[in-house]
Amino acid sequence: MENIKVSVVMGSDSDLPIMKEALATLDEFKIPYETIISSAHRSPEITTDYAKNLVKRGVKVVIASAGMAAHLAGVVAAHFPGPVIGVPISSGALEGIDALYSIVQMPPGIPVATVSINGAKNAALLAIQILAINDNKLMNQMAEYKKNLSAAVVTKNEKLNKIGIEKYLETVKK
Ligand code: RP5
Repeated sequence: MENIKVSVVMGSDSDLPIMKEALATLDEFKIPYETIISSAHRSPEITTDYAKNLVKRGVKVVIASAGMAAHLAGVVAAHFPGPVIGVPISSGALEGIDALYSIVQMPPGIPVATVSINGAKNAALLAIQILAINDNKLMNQMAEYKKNLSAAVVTKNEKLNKIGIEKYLETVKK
């Protein structure tokens, strides 16, 4: 029996270097997911069939990445009644602005929750938050995650105040 909760659909294998951050975040929270490369333009029938079958396979949330004239998230959202999160990928001459505008400007009735250009990590976190609505354990994990973010800021602030700006910058130099 399949237990896939999140589907990560990528318009091209060239999205992978960005989208691997989403996969790492889903792994961190131990979310069962699957990945598929399928394009709204180059393989429209495969994309449509895949999106139409998601509900009966138990998938709850879709993350869809695409660059340039990015219609993938919208096409998936047209066929899948659950939440779709779009990740605009920076590629081509317009470096993601085109994809951002394409994904964010959905017509009324077919929303796509759009994250920032290359915002793969936030897309995964948003998917996890959606799943957490019906999963207290996951909600607690998310609360812990945010607590750790906060603790990291406090630690950085303490360090900055202790060693001063010049030395601090040396410790963060790449
Ligand atoms: C989109 O076109 C893909 O999501 C990708 O970001 C972009 C370019 O695709 P490739 O030409 O690199 O395959 O469909």
